[in-house]
Amino acid sequence: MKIVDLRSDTVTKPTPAMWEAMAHAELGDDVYGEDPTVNRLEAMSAEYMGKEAALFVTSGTQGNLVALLTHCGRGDEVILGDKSHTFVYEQGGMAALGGIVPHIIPNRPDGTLRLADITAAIRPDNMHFPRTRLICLENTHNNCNGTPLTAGYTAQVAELARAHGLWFHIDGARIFNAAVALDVDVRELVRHVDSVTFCLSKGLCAPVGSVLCGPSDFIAEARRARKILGGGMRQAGILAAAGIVALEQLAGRLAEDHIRARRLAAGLATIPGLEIAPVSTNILYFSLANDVPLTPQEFVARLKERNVLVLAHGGRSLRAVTHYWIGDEDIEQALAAVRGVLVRMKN
Ligand code: TLP
Repeated sequence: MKIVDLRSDTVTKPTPAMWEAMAHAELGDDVYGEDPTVNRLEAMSAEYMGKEAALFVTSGTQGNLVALLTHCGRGDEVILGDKSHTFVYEQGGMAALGGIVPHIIPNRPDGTLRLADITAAIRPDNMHFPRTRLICLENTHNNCNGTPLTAGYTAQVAELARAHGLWFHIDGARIFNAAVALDVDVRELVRHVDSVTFCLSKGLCAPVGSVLCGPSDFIAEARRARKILGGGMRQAGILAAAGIVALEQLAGRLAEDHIRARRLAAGLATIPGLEIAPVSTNILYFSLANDVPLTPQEFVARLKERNVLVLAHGGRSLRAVTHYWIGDEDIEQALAAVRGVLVRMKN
């Protein structure tokens, strides 16, 4: 029986077209700027995002850190959400490696930050305070049910940033999922931001890599920041080749993953003992009702015995993420497994 891996869209292995492209990629030393495949991926990425330039980085974490190190100096402050990936899951890299201070404000359930909260968090010019330099948003918002942030909301935050002379970065690890869910060109979602990181290695199936996009002078500085972090990758075209296929062939199919996530949610909603969060992209959170006599870890272990993998997410919450390698029959297998575990509990 196939293992249905719903832990994350990061588990996606390359498509056959990616293997083919990697096998035949034209290569050079990217630290010298001589890898034609990396150069092509960067040019394409900048074009997709409507930005001047782009930088291929090893991961979403590195892309966000490079962006923060480039926008901010030591002692500068960044305003970001308390549930953001950058704050919660990136080891505080901005502080650990950059001396940058995170100023967190609450994410609302839809992943947005209240404009009034952002405004209140901006420091006045006073030598007692750090200097506010940057606002960060995340789109889609992983911890907030994978919700997409609209172009209209993003434009409002951009206006606020501009009015206060701040930079504006988006962690767009899943920005293509947002574009598909909102039915807009991805450029609309980042039109007014200074920089955006998006990931090739999640729903887009590439084995490794993310891309940071922004103005040419910013990307030139970001290239230095990537190097000091050990991210100068030499013949990285072998990875960029898969990234090019990701953009050309995978970005347009994400709606399928969203449909399957909704199908999974609808199926889970019929099973007693589960509470299902709203789903708008490929990320689905659900939790075990209090009367289910299992911890989430035990539930995960029992599902694993049935060849279905999901992630325990803290509290009684669990996460399932759909992606390229999850088909309709896998959704059925997952539902049957969950039913099997929970119905057995009742008897
Ligand atoms: N997210 C991973 C885990 O780290 C939680 C996942 O399985 O969802 N921004 C966002 C919004 C992300 O969801 C992630 C990865 C990253 C950045 C970091 O990307 P990588 O893993 O490439 O460093």
